[in-house]
Amino acid sequence: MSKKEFSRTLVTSALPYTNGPIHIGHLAGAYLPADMYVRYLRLNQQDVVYVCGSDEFGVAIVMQAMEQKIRPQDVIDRYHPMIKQSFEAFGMSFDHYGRTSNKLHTQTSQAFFQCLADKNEFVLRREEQLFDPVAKVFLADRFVSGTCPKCSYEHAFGDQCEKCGATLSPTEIVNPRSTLTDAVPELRATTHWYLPLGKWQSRLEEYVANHPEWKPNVLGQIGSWLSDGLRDRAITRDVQWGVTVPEEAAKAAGVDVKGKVIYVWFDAPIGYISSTREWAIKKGEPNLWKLYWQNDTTRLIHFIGKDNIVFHTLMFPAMLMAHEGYIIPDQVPANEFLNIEGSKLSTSRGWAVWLHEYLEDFPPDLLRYVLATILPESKDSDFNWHEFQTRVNSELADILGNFVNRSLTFAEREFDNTVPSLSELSESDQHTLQELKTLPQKIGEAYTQFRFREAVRLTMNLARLGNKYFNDQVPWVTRKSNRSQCANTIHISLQICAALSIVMDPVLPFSAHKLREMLRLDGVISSMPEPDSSHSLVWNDAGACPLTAGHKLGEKSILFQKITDDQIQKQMGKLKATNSKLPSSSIEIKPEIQYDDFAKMDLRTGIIRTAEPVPKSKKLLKLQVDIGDETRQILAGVAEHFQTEDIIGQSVVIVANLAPRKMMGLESQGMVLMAEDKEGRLSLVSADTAPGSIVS
Ligand code: B3M
Ligand code: ZN
Repeated sequence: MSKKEFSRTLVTSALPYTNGPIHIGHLAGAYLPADMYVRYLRLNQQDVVYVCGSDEFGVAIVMQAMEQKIRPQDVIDRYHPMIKQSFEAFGMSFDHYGRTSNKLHTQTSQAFFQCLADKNEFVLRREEQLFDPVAKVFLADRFVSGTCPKCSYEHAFGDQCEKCGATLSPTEIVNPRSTLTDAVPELRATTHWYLPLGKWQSRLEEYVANHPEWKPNVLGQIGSWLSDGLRDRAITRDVQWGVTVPEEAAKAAGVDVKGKVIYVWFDAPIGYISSTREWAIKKGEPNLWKLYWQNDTTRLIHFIGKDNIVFHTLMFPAMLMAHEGYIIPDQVPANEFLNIEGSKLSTSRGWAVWLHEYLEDFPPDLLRYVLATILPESKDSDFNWHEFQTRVNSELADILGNFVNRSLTFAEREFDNTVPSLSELSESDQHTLQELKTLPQKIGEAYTQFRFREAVRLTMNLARLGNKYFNDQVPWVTRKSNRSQCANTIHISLQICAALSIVMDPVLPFSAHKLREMLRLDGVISSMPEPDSSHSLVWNDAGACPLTAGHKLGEKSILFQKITDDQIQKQMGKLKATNSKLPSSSIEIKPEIQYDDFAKMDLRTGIIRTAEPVPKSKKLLKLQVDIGDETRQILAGVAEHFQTEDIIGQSVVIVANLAPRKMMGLESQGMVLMAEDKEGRLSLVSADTAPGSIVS
């Protein structure tokens, strides 16, 4: 918790790169929790502004354009509307969704940069970099490919070797080529602006020390960056796509501004500011953004995924400190990653659930709910379609939907579709009303503390409470034997429904709205932007029985449809269809196994570092296989197939959790996977990734 009293909150979600559609991993990381939080605040009548937008610069977009042989502008113009539309359909309640290709963003970023330049906050460095003489451009990062200086892999990129995992810079590449034109690059001197982060180290340390309440996963990452010592970071690039370095700064530095852009991680967080400015203009109060960025009674909160932590907790705060006049982030509730069906989400392998595809088959609330129950809040978590089905059917439909349906059906049949009045309360009535009173506050506390899974569990507990109460009261018996008791039961059940229609709103906004219509419960404040302040029912009224006796109810309908096995099969099929690139084989397939059988195997990628014959054995080779964190000695029966020198340096896949066994007096700690063709020839199964990658 923050020690400070704040008057308003500015919430941001990471700006998604506009190089592809949005998938459930994005949603679970930075968007759904932020949206739930913001809706909770709005239901509490708090002053909150929620901004986001498309991140449209950077090498990722340029590479995408190259692959598709179109211009970067075409890439962003294709994906920006698609992403915006998916977010809307899922109810992401942004006050504003901008895009960094907007003019105001260019102006805002350039002004920010210029301010830092004027204050001498940058360091200029002249250095030799690779230049493509054909395309006449400098080659940053992935625009260079060639031989890795560490492992001799021939297709390493300028920023990283994907075979041995080494972090590289373009000038280290042996026999470099331009990925743009295949030309052999030349070395040319160029000048870049650096942000000397080291200068901010102690201020940042103090800042972080003031936030012991940050999540352990966030503090852990920051800790290791800080203990390594912060280094200068280049914040310009010689690329054609980005916010150009402001002329004035370039002139003062004696640098030709042509093709010199601001590094995407410098301009993207400024995108939060420009998005807020656009919002203020939209509202007709162009200066209002300043209240949210330049007044220390505003609380700034960034929702992000774990790969963005360093930028939001160290680099952006340093930029804001250097600029002066801005507030700095007070909370950065970063989430870990979401896996799918036990495997790492991978867009290139098609192992993802895309939001626009999901929406073809199901309503948004179901996924919002299920994801909220499994958010990767403190560690990576797993989404699987069977659990999706179970949670929808046995929680949303059987608990929440069923409770609402029974209560409304009873009111309709027995009490003329009105809220019956209360008379003498039984102990059980009193106890239930007491529970009803306390739950909204407990749920609220969980939201306040960014514990979204818990908030959703407690929300469902309210429906559980209702169901249990309804069952225990047996209104189907008391309707004849004790009318006033039956009336009490239905009255209180309907009040629980009313409470649910408020407290479920952050996670299930569409269904909450529908439920309020069924109850004809007007006057609840909206959780969408610009809520109408004349609506007087707010979060804290949820437990205070907002329905009056005699109130006429609306028309009931089914809140949640159950999901059939066929529907789930179809989703599994979609996942597999995009994931299977396996050729068909004429050799008979072994008997079917269950996923669990397969999941027991731990397969890892590795690199064979040494290979030597095993004395007295014709078949065995003794291999030392580097699997990232350790090196395994593996005995492989391949001596008749390979020369030792042919396989040293090769990448392989190994079974890493095979029980060790002894052969020829030597221990073998795993097994190397091989493919055998019909002629009995063996080849190594390999994957061009860093050693230690998980194969699944
Ligand atoms: N676009 C990275 C990402 O989408 C980056 C976030 C920017 S937040 C200022 O993961
Ligand atoms: Zn390498």
